[in-house]
Amino acid sequence: PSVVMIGLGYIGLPTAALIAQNKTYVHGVDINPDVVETINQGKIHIVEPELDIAVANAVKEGYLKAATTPVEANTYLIVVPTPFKAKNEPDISFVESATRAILSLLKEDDLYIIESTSPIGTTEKMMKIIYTERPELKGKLNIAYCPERVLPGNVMYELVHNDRVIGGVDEKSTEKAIAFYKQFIKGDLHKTNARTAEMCKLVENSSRDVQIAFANELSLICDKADINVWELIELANKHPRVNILQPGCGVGGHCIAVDPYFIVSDYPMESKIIGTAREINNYKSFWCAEKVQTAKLEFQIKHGRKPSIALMGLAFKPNIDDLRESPAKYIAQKVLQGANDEEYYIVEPNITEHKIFKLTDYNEAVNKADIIAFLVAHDEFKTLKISSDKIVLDFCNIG
Ligand code: SAJ
Repeated sequence: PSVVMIGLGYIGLPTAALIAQNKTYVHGVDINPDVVETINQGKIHIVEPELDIAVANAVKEGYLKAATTPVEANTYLIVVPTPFKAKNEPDISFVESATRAILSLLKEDDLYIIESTSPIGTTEKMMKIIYTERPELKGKLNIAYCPERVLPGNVMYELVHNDRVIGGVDEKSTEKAIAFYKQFIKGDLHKTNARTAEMCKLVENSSRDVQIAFANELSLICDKADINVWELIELANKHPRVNILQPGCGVGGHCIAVDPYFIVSDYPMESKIIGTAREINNYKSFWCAEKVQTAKLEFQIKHGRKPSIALMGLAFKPNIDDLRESPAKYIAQKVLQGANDEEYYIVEPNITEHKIFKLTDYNEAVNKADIIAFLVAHDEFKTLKISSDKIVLDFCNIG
């Protein structure tokens, strides 16, 4: 094969399929044998529009094959997770073990690219490991960092059309990496060095996190000041140079709620706004849970009985089935702690069942509940007719 792709998850598999579509042989590697088997059957283990067809075709035509171990190739792509250790410190051990797994296969002029979101300096660290173990190759490999920036749900389109930032450890590496991506990417390819490319990925998501934190802070102020925050933001955004994002019940997902910590943990003294934004966005979820509890107590005092409560939405953002790092799920877990199950109707129209929560149909939930808390702005919720005697907690501008 020409390409070895290590990590066949949310980014690795779509990227492998895309490269294979261009009639380049890809050997995909994943530590999970079930994932490997699924892919070799031409099937997929994740939910992403159009990915199923791309993988099925690539496997059928023989351009994509999966295994649990790598083989020799010309290009090696590292697309493994970079999770968290305690104290919000990034864990690059998967990147390191993926690198060690291909060490003995590397030869002169090969291209080694990290795509995993990584702390600044990771590419240089991996280069040191490679050249310490394979000193005869020193300076003869092409080593680069190239982050992905696709939006889950639109991956197959964005993979091809988004611009990419490509940073090599030297000029030659950058050029080689650009030539590689040019084969299958239509977006512009921007040259830089590895450290800037690493930082760029972290900054993109931190920037969005900071902007959402500003909107969430406004929502806290407006709640006290008795001002409708959504109307306020809409009006402020009429200014030609103001563009405030939307407040919600917190920030979730695998990237925006995580990547800013990669900067904060390495540069704690300098990253004040980035760190505070994380705190505000986390606090917003806690605040929403407290609002539900307060509404419950007030109802109980007024009516002399416990209310039933509908929690509308569990996903980390509207119209998806992804519950990873979801603030809505956190809120549901928090308010359900110690509560009687019958008091709550949990609603998530994008999934059919959940191992912790008993799910209820959204129409039934809004008809039966005394208090309705909107946690995620799913399209289904926007047209619901809600009788005026219900108490509505609208955390996401359902209207
Ligand atoms: N959110 C708000 N208010 C807003 C916008 C979003 O509260 O105005 C919340 C969402 O509800 C969600 C969270 O933010 O909980 C994140 O959602 P998102 O749609 O902003 O982003 P993700 O996590 O789906 O994807 C992001 C994208 N990054 C940017 O837009 C800068 C995507 O391009 C990246 O590739 C992806 O992270 C990633 O993998 O890093």
